[in-house]
Amino acid sequence: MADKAYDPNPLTINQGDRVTWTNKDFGIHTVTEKQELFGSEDLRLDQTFDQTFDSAGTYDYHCKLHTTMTGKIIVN
Ligand SMILES: [Cu+2]
Repeated sequence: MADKAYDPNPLTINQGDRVTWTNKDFGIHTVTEKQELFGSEDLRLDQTFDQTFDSAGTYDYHCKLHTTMTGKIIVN
């Protein structure tokens, strides 16, 4: 996360892959799946969050603190 955005976005991965998000902003962000299938705590500068994707599908997520900050993971 940087400049109140997720990058790369969308991100396409394969089943079983693990994604690590790192907050590169001074502000706090979260990684919160739309249906709360997974979610991070508040992440400060340089803090990270890991999630392994064992099921194929599309996962929409957002930051709880910035409503314009959305992302998508596509798992093949
Ligand atoms: Cu945020």
